Amino acid sequence: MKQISTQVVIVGAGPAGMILALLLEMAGVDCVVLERRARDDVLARIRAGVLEPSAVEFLRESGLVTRLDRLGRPRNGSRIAWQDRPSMMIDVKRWTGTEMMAYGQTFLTEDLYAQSDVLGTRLFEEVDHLKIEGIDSSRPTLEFWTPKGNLHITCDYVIGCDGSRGHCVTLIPEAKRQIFKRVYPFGWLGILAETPPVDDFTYIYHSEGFALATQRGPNLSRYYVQTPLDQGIEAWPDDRFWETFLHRAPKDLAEQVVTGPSIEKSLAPLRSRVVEPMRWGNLFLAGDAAHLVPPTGAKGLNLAISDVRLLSRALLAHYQDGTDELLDRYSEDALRRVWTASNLSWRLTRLLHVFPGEPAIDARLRLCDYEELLENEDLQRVLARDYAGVSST
Ligand code: RFL
Ligand code: PHB
Repeated sequence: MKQISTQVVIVGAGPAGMILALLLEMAGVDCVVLERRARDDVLARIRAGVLEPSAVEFLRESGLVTRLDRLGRPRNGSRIAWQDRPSMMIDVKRWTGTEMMAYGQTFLTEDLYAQSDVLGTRLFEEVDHLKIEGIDSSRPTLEFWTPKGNLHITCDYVIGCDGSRGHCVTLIPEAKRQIFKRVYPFGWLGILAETPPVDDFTYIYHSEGFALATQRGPNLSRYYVQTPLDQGIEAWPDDRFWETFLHRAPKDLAEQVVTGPSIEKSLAPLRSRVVEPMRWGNLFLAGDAAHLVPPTGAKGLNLAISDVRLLSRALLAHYQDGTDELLDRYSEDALRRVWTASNLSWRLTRLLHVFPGEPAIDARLRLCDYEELLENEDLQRVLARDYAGVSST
């Protein structure tokens, strides 16, 4: 079995793992990345679409994402449309002076893989039978299988960026970790279509369920509808999808929508999850491996980016300055943002979705919340600030 020694091993080559690996490598920290899937599978995932101002600034400064300003489209905010009521803007520009950016996660991942090819990142793909030991010792070890042979690695730190179904979280002893969870009784069915998108990102509330119109490019639209969990993708041929979306959309939006055959379709159940702590011994968790939020607030990718931003600074302080203060504070610092974002995602999910079997009073209470939001500029400011991930301090 081949033996390798390195400083940092990153498990998972999604956005969290790849951004961290590139930042460390550019600063001269030696690292190895392990990914369970083949590159084409990782690059084919259609997921997030919106970046917060701080994520945009960080990615721009890092120089990792070469096409951000060419392919990304700045956005002042997003619209909420409500059945039989006026719409409102979550006006990020007005209330925070900053802008969001529409930039598909697929573009971001492509940029990161291209950059890793340039830097010659040691990325092992299609790894399997991963065994991690000694996480509470000073030299953890990893053993795994790859199509090119088995490997044994010794390192200083293991970073779990292995997503919501990852293995790394299980290395924290059960008695030492707490997992906070909520499973929502519905999912989002998303489609991608090669049609011109509508002008505004629009979150739609309708008595038959939520819907969302977003975009990926000048001729690439992304739409979602809230769906019951007992129906798979096969229950949603394109005709049914469009009929459902157009029925939920307000008239002015429905008139703008250009329908067309889907080129991708996926179903995502909605869940919230936070793991505490995000560090155990020499293991650090980042991104979906440590927390999941329902996509309503567009926070998942943004949280993954803010985790690795903190973690890269902390690891560089360790390797370059010999100080561990930031590593010791990582879990606490990251969790502060995670809980704020989880709260926003929960508030928006509760406001905009119909919960199956809910008592009639719930729809009235939701409407009450929406009408208050329409009338109260203080509430609009708070929502815009939380949606943009801009802290009040
Ligand atoms: P990822 O992207 O899941 O990557 C984890 C990687 O780890 C690999 N892996 C392993 N590798 C080696 N060994 C193992 N044992 C492994 N186990 C797993 C996996 O193959 C994978 O490649 O997690 P990461 O990097 O933390 O990134 C998180 C984001 O992908 C996620 O939070 C966002 O996509 C969430 N999200 C959104 N976030 C936003 O900020 N803005 C949005 O607009 C937004 N929209 C969305 C979303 C997520 C959605 N779904 C699918 C729930 C819209 C949707 C519909
Ligand atoms: C997306 O573009 O896929 C998207 C945008 C906003 C969300 C969720 C998903 O809240």
